[in-house]
Amino acid sequence: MDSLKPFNLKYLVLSSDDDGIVQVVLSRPEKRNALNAETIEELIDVFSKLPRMGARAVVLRAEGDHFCAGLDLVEHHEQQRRPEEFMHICLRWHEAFNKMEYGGVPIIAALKGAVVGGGLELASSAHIRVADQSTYFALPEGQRGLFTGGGATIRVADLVGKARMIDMMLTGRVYQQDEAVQVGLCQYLVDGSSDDRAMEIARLAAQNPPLSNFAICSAISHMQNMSAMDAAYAESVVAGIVNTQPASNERLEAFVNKSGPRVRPD
Ligand code: 1HE
Repeated sequence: MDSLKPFNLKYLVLSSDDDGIVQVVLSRPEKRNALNAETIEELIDVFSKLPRMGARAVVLRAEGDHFCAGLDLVEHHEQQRRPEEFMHICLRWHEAFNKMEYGGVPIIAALKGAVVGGGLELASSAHIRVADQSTYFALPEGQRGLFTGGGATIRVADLVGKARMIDMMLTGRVYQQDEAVQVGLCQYLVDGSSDDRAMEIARLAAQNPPLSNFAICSAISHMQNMSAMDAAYAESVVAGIVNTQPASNERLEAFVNKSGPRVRPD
């Protein structure tokens, strides 16, 4: 894939390997990776470009003990923003998170510690979430006298359902461990390092043809926004392209001549 050198970043650190797995690391641990306006601009820059640079999968992880403490409350407080100013901030958050969700490259979030407020909005824009034993999820906006502004009303409500999201916001309810998996906040809960498991998942996903992953990591989200009739039509168009690609032909040939893998429960 292309070199990551041209990126000029202060709050994110990037690295890649020969397989095209990119690590995007939130690198402001002294502020618990709180999202200031500049970090959001960096996320937009990174996730606008990575899909066109040959990235095969992304692991989004964090330095320090906490994944992300959400909106930078200090910056927000100091700036005393007007309503329209904060509305524009939210639009930038949406830009960043839409680039992630709809970008066509699998993003695996490696979670730990606090995944709260805007941190949960960031995590919910990834395609797969892996939690470790320290991970906890919350939407403390209600208690702070705030409201979600980075897409939680869409993505967190999608993950956990409207009733649970309202409960989280009204009461500050915290989810963790098995319960977090059960309600859909994360798909994996590991005993060891979520970074390591996220890398394994990224490597697995990166073995799929890029065109298949593009469809999985953009078409499904787009189709959720459509009527059932339109989604079914769009699905047939996407399947028409994906299911006739040379890479699928090769894999099907292997299945037919019995050299391809079988689906087994273990
Ligand atoms: C921060 C932030 C932040 C920490 N903005 N600076 N999010 C929240 O309501 C969560 C706010 N944060 C916390 O509840 C706690 O900081 C944590 C549970 C995440 C971590 O606790 P702890 O004891 O490890 O750290 P700390 O002592 O609270 O904070 C360490 C430093 O990080 C401290 O800075 P310092 O200069 O005094 O050392 C904190 O100020 C700083 N810090 N969290 C700014 N969030 C688009 S709308 C989205 C709306 C929301 O996201 S609302 C939810 C906001």
